[in-house]
Amino acid sequence: MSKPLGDVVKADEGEVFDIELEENILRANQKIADENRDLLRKHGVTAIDIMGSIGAGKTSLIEKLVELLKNRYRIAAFKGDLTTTIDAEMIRRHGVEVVAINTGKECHLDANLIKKAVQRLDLNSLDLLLIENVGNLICPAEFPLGSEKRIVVVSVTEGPYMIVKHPFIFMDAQVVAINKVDLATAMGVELNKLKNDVAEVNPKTEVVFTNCRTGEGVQEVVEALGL
Ligand SMILES: Nc1nc2c(ncn2[C@@H]2O[C@H](COP(=O)(O)OP(=O)(O)O)[C@@H](O)[C@H]2O)c(=O)[nH]1
Ligand SMILES: [Mg+2]
Repeated sequence: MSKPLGDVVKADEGEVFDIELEENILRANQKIADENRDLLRKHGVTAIDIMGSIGAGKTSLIEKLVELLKNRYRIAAFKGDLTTTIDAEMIRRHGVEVVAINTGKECHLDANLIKKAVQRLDLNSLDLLLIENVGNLICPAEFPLGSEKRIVVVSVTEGPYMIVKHPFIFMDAQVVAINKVDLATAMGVELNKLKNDVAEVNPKTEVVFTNCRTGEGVQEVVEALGL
């Protein structure tokens, strides 16, 4: 039998300097996020922040959402990535305007980048703005962008503990898409267990099971987002 694990080394607040985020940075981000929200609302634009790990299915979900919604709404998308524009090109193929945002080394979008990207759009000819955040389950949680709603895409291929290990991103999400349901059996992942994990972290969040390759469940995502 292995030895018991013993006490866990825990960082005190502010102690881990390389991941500590200065309060004033977060406050400045919140202020710009509020301004973004006001500006978008004034023009009747609904922005949705789409978060999740690399490969979870964020781009695939956006592509399916665009296909479902482009006859009802005038849509644009922002695509946050470190350096590439691959996803942006993928979304653009569906005939919507896409602004690629490269964050360099940053693991999340922030409100200031959204403010800059919004200046590229004609807000008067837009109803819906889909924002694909940088693939990460940790950093984007702390940086609201000014969106009306936040959705987290989590796929079964990330294993059974993704949600319990990363609770913060789920706390501030109105919708969670549990994606790649077609692979659940192969991965040995129990879908209802993942749903319960979300409910434990945030009982108000709506959980939808999706296959963003086929489009299964995407209509329910639309309804959960109130679109
Ligand atoms: N089997 C399966 N593959 C999926 C599903 N959704 C996305 N994928 C695939 O997973 C890969 C990563 O998807 P992508 O949308 O690029 O993920 P992102 O990094 O979160 O934007 C792509 O090859 C997709 O075709 C799904 O529901 N089932
Ligand atoms: Mg992507």
